[in-house]
Parts: sequence; structure tokens; C-alpha cells
Amino acid sequence: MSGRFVTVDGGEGAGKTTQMGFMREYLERRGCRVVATREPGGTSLGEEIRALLLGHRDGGMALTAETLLMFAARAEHLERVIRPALAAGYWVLCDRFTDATYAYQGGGRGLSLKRIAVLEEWVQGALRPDLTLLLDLPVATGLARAGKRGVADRFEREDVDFFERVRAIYLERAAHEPDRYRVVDASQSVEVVQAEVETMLAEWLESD
Ligand code: T5A
Repeated sequence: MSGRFVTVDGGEGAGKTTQMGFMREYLERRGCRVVATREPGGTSLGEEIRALLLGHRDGGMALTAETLLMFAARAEHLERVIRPALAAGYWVLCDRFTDATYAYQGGGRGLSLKRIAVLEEWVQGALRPDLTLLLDLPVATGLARAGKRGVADRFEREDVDFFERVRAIYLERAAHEPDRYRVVDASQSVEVVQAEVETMLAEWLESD
């Protein structure tokens, strides 16, 4: 079976990491060779950039700098991990991708979506995910889950309105691109979400 690019996205505490583990196991059972990775990060330079982006800084970070750092990490990730893996026939399972830039820097922080589209085109060319799983849940539920993990990163300290805007952009994008997105109600139990994700993947594999 040839490689596919699958991304998992959603707000804070949506359960991406949890479901990615199940998805990986499921795909491997179906005979797919899987590379699981994340953004920002996924390479040694990318992980350094992640630390800069998520760490707290006196005076914050200019929105343009934040956005360019997201795409700098992505450029490295694409060149060193994602494109080579796809070319070798692996399935790439990525925890967040450019949808997160539209949602967080665009929706959350108010950066023009057109500017993000310019960077997307520059950094990715024609490459887009084949499938994006959007784990959707009420903001308060996600923040409560994320809050149990301990110290909040730079994004997790934003207010509820910020995350409502993030959620709205994800849902808007999913509605505009129903072929690429599958939306799952992530407020349900881990087991129910897992079962729905597996059904979704099975149907997608059948139709692919
Ligand atoms: N970002 C990222 C941008 O602003 N722009 C970009 O372009 C990109 C790529 C880091 C941050 O970077 C920002 C967005 C982010 O703020 P991240 O590390 O992926 O990105 O972000 P987080 O959302 O912080 O990741 P989390 O680890 O919080 O969330 P997950 O992975 O969605 O959730 P997970 O699986 O770790 O679960 C969180 C907790 O909930 C429990 C788990 O056991 C865990 O304790 N849980 C459930 N509990 C009840 N029911 C369920 N169904 C549950 N599923 C999981």
C-alpha cells in the first residue's frame, strides 16, 4: 500500500496524542508502515524551535515571528521527514499541521488567513494532507483536560475567547473541505472516540 499523509488536529487537550497512538496501531495492523511525528517539532531543529515557541518569554513574541517560526519548523520537517517518508511509501501520521497555523495564528491571534496561505504555498508547494482528523470538543472540556498536565505552555495561557476563535476556524475549514476532513466528537470517552476514529479510518481506507 502506498504512503498517505494523515494529520490530527484540534484544540488544547482534544486527545490528539492519545488517539495518534491508537491510529498508529490500527494502521500497522492493516499492513501500513507508519511514521508518527508532530508539529511544531519532528526534527532536531524543529524541536528546538518548538521550545522557543512554547516557552514563556518576557514581552511575548511578535505574531510575524511566531508564524514564521511555525513555518520554519515545518519546512525542516517536510524536507527531512515528511517528504522522504511519503516517497518511501510510509504513512505519515502527524500531530498538528498547517491547519493549526490557520486556527491559532489566524483565528486565535487574528493574522490574515491570506498571509498564511502565501506561506503554505511557499513552504509546501502542492503538498496537502490526504486526510485530516479534527478532534472537536468544547473549549472548557479541552482546557480542563490539558490543565491536569501541570505547567501551562505559552499557548495554554491564552483566554477562553482565543480558544473559541481557534475552534471556530477549525470547524469552518472542515466544513469547506469535507473530502479531506473527518470531524469526531472528542468530548466522549477515550474508548468511544477511539472506536469512532477506527470506523472513520476503515471507511476511508475502503474508499481510497
Ligand atoms: N500551534 C501548533 C500553533 O499555534 N500553530 C501551529 O502551526 C502549530 C503546529 C503545541 C501548541 O502549538 C500551537 C498549538 C498548541 O498550543 P501540541 O503540543 O500539539 O501543540 O498541543 P497541545 O494541544 O497542547 O497538545 P496536548 O498534549 O494538550 O493535547 P492532546 O495531544 O490533544 O491531548 P492528549 O492526548 O495529550 O490528552 C490530554 C489529556 O486528556 C486525557 C489524556 O489522558 C491527557 O491527560 N484525555 C482524555 N480524557 C477524557 N476523555 C478523553 N476522550 C480523553 N482523551 C485524552
